[in-house]
Amino acid sequence: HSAGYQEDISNLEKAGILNKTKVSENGKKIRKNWSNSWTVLHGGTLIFHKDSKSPAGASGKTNQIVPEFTVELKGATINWATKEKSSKKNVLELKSRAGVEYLIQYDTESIITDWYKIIADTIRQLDLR
Ligand code: I3S
Repeated sequence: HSAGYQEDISNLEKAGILNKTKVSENGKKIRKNWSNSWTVLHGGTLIFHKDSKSPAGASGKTNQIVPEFTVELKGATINWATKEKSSKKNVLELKSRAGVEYLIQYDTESIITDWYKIIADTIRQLDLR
């Protein structure tokens, strides 16, 4: 079937607060460091902004606009994480084509499910290009 406007990448946009941590890079496991992020999906790119409480220099709200991790969703995979990956509930596992793995989590199931759907839709849409 033809790709209607609903599948256009420009409609696949979302923003909100999520918990996230990087877990591996270049096949190397990294110690988890869970923190809250203002998270923005735009144009096939997912950006996790720095936690306003992180000791990154900038104070308070200013820090919320500084990107911490930028993930190109082209070629990425998204899945619900297995219980072995985290003791938290509602955890997603995002792997970038560049080989970086993140866990993304939020206690409210409907919120994390919406993120799962839109990230999966975006990856599918980018694969069609
Ligand atoms: O996979 P792990 O090592 O059980 O992850 C936990 C640790 O990162 C822990 O910090 P320490 O490295 O200081 O022990 C975190 O506080 C936990 O949140 C991590 O586990 P969960 O199950 O929450 O992802």
